[in-house]
Amino acid sequence: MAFQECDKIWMSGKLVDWKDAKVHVLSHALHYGSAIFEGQRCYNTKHGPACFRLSDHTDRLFNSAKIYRMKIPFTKDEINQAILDLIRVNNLDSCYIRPLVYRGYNQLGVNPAGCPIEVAIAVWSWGAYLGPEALEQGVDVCVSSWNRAAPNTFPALAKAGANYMSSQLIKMEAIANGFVEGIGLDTRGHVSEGSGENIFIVRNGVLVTPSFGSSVLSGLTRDSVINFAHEMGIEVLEEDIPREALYIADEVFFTGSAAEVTPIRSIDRIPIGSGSRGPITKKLQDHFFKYLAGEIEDKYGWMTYVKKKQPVTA
Ligand code: PPE
Repeated sequence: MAFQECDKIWMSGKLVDWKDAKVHVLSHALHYGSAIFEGQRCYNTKHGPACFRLSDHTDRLFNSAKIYRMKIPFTKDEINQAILDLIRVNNLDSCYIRPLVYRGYNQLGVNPAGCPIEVAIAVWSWGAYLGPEALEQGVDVCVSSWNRAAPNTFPALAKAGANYMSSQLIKMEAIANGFVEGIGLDTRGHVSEGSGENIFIVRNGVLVTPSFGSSVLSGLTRDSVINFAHEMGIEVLEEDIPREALYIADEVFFTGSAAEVTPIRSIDRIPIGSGSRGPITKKLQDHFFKYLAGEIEDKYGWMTYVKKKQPVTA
């Protein structure tokens, strides 16, 4: 899907026109994958546009930077304010938000020392990630022949550009074989996550998701769903999931800022449960979307409203 371009992109403190937001071809990140990023959404709630878990995404961005020894030349507060300002400047009610931190132009060679740390933020309208009918109908996915990276190779808790070379292998193989998405196993053979989503299974009323030891990203949608499940009295386990547990689960779904809560209706052509969105998935999905619409109390302080200039609390 081509971009729905908007007016401005934020680049290291300056607003530049969308078409002028360029980098040099000899930038370090382009050659060695030395970039980290975030992906989050702003929702048009009944109280006006609001970013979901803004400060948590910025915290994760700084954690990714820490793992890769990148010193971001802005404070968390400056990044948060830049995001809110950018949404205002582009006059958007709802959008996807992509903060990016990358090693820029100075010299090449694996050693990144000397290359500046650059920051850019873009926003654009982005619809349902896995297709327009995915949220209601569920998606058909496969288990990938590609594993997720081993824990002592590419750290999965860092949301780094380079990790997405692995994600692209998983995604392209899935699409080539007629699926919407692929599920990666970790190098021990346990379920890890989708190319751009965390995964949950429901078995006998219990929600199970792989723990951080299974090469997963610490997804904020994953964390939100775990909180909502606890509120509903649903037991949640974070543990190793063998591949076959996917096929015999009552329900399986993906979570992610882009994918939101997307039901999975089949895996490797095997129908999951009834072969359509399951009741617990629907209950969590309904709660999630009500929260994002501002229809229920923001009890966790996860919504940061865009319109008014306001301090962002951690
Ligand atoms: N795992 C991976 C590998 C991943 O990329 C994402 C987000 C998640 C889990 C879920 O994390 P969270 O968004 O915090 O709930 N993937 C982002 C990028 C998708 C893309 O195609 O780009 C996203 O959802 O924004």
